[in-house]
Amino acid sequence: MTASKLEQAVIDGDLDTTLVEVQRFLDEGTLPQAVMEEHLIPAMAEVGRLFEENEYFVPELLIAARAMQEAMKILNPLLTNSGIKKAGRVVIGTVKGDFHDIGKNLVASMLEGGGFEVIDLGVDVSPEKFAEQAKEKPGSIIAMSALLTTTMTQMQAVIQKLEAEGLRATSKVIVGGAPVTDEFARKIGADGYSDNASAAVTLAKTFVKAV
Ligand code: B1M
Repeated sequence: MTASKLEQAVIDGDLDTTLVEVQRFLDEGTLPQAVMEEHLIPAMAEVGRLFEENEYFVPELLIAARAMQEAMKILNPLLTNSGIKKAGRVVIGTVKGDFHDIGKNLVASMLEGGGFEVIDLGVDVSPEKFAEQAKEKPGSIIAMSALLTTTMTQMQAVIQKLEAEGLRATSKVIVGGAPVTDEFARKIGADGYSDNASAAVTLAKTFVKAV
């Protein structure tokens, strides 16, 4: 299937066209979630493929990522459901040593859109930092993202830290990110895994507690 103009603009890192196209879709009445799922996410998947095939290198990844992130700045407020009683609280972050945040940001936006209060700890988040938040905000869902096979092991370190601090019983843990699988999630003792942002919201809702 040929890429849409928006998809191609993100692949090319063409920021101006990306923003014009996002706005055009919205003006035409396309839902923000559809703009994200049908154009932006497939564009980043294609960027990943080009990188894997040595057609793209880190600079191309960065300019495509910038286009994606600027597009999300337009979509985020529209995905967020403000003024509604919060469904629950999620503490989210990309694990220690890992600086990928596009997927994590999408999950955070979708959770906010799904009515959750989201505390975003950013990238390169240590087990100590996750545990600190779990202690300060008991009952929160701890949501971790990892994009590298070398950093996904940090997810287990976070779970071990929660256990060591006596916080595991009050914190549900969900994980995701390209290299993470359901099997891995079970192995490290997470409570749930999802492979995309929408499914992460459905999953989080199964653990909802009043906050
Ligand atoms: Co990086 N990178 N990168 N990179 N990068 C990957 C991940 C890689 C697979 C590319 C490749 O070689 N094919 C590879 C990892 C290989 C591996 O570990 N097996 C890789 C590498 C090697 C690296 C560097 C080491 C490169 C280098 O410097 N030589 C370096 C590491 C830096 C570090 O973190 N320490 C690096 C750097 C970068 C950039 C900074 C240039 C940039 C990131 C910019 C940013 O995030 N701000 C970048 C990018 C853009 C990518 C690819 C191309 C795209 C990632 C992305 O944003 N995807 C990626 C290739 C790929 O994934 N195919 C790659 C789009 C995003 C929407 O998808 O994040 O998977 P994703 O999120 C999805 C789901 O996974 C899920 O929902 C999201 C939406 O549906 N999800 C969750 C994510 N988190 C979730 C949490 C949940 C639930 C679902 O619950 C809590």
